[in-house]
Amino acid sequence: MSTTADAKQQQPPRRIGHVLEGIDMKTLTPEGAEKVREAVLKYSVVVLPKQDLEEEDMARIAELFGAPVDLPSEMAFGHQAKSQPRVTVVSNMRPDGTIIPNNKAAEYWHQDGNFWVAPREYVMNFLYSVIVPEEGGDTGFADTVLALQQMDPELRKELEGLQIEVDARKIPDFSSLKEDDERFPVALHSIIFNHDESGIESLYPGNGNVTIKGKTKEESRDIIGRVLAHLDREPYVYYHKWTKGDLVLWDNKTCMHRSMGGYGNHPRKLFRTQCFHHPNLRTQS
Ligand SMILES: O=C(O)CCC(=O)C(=O)O
Ligand SMILES: [Fe+2]
Repeated sequence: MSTTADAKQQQPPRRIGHVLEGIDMKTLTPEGAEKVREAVLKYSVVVLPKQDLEEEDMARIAELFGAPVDLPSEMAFGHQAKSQPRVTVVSNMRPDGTIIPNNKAAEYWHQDGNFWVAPREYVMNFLYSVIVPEEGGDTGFADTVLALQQMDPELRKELEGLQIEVDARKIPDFSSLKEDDERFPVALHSIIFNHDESGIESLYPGNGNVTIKGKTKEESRDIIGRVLAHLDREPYVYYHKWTKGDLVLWDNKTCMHRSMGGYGNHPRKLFRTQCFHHPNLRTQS
């Protein structure tokens, strides 16, 4: 008779959420960054604990991995660090320190940057914990690589050749973008693709905010809903419980993420930077 323990042992080990100890990101060299990049390509989500970073460090680290992303403030929760507008402050605290009551942001599976036209959707994120709430506030990650490998072949067949159409103006967290804003044309991305750097096959499914080219809104919802239902379970998900000083790096092309919420009105604050990390877009420094 097989037991739950046997079943657990038979599951492949979780791929995402790899911990790299003993690396000081404040003094990281370009050579050190190459090692970390390799880990991000391999594990999609990498945790670097015990960092001591300021806003300036966050901006510099992003530059070591690619071309830094400058987001308009409408796409940065309206809260960018004063000294470094490239640093988005992900927080339920206003710049004056007061709490935004019952704040909810990013509490749904998504990939940052899917509104950029290819290959700019190759966005790497750097998220650093400054204030950890007394309860809740985890960040969830879902492994789009392993989930594709273990997908029902029928569903996979249905997804072959399909592309998502992403319109930044339809993303609720960017609701202050104007309808006639021309900076963000609709972006098209294949749902099943091979990563341009690692060659790894992965899923890029979007969510309820996007449509599938050639399908109605309802058909898109149905297909994407089934992909997300497959993804949102063991062994594909990893919930990161933050400790102050954690820096988490991830490749938005090979995982999804979301805020798990649940922090009520307890202060929560993270710094976020991003870079375009497609090989064609990296700055030569
Ligand atoms: O607040 C979180 O846990 C995640 C926020 C998020 O989606 C992001 O920083 O891109
Ligand atoms: Fe996000």
